[in-house]
Amino acid sequence: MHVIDSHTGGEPTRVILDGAPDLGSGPLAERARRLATEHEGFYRSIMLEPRGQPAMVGALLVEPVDPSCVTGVIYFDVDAVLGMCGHGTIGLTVTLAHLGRIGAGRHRIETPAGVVTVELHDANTVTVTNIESRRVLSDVTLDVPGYGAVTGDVAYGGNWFFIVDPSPIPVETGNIGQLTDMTVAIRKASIAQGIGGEQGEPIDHVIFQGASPDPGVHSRNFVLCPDDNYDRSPCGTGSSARLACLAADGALAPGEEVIQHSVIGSAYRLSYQPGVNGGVIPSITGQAHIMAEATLVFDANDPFKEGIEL
Ligand code: PYC
Repeated sequence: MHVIDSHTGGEPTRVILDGAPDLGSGPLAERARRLATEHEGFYRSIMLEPRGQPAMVGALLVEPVDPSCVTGVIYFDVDAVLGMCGHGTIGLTVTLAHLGRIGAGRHRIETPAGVVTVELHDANTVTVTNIESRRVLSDVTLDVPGYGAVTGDVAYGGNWFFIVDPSPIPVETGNIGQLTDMTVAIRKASIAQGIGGEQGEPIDHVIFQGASPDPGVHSRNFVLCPDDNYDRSPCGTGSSARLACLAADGALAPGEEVIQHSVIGSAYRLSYQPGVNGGVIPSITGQAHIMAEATLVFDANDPFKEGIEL
């Protein structure tokens, strides 16, 4: 299996070029469902240690339904198949350019959440124009065991987010353990208390939105992903959900640009335009770097060929 690894603001993406199971040719959301339900062992073996690493997202290239797209892609982490992934799309675009499959300029990419547009500015810098993102609930209070009442918004940016602003814990690298514990508890509470998307979709990510000490930076976030790791990047789908909340609150005008930092200080430039369904069309600009081109070997005699399952 040939893979190319990149990172976007420190968050790894592994593009899988071959060796995947046949997922058929229907809509990408249907193929993603098939990957999640019938081939869990496949994607877990690529994401789990020793071949994978914590926080890694896989990007499986598939034939798009829409022929105007340069590729289709299905994203996953070790614990979930994702609707969309912003940092992964920046990493995928830089990887496609590295492979000579695309040049500078605008391209379309099909994901299970819909078609997104990418603009490759140089070898590393990409703007993603995401699917329409929206806030579905504001000021929802959860009763979080061990923490008490926590109030936040539910918003969609290609994945489902519970967003708490301001963060109850300072968003600093020294607090990553505490931030992780509390956001895991919030996600569990949201599921137990039936708080999620309009069709009952479960919350898969939790964001704490904190102040940034850096001049000119709008805020700094901590984003919990489905695999209980934090996003090293500012999270593209999470930033999209956050933009939908800022727009709904009248706190950011269309076209106005802000800089969003992740907990480790990596940066996205964010803005939005109004969407046709009352949400926002987010623009996310970030940088990715290629780290490795590799052939993964799954030796039949390797006791950990399926990954280390704890
Ligand atoms: O950038 O959208 C994102 C993302 C989702 C999970 C990890 N990164």
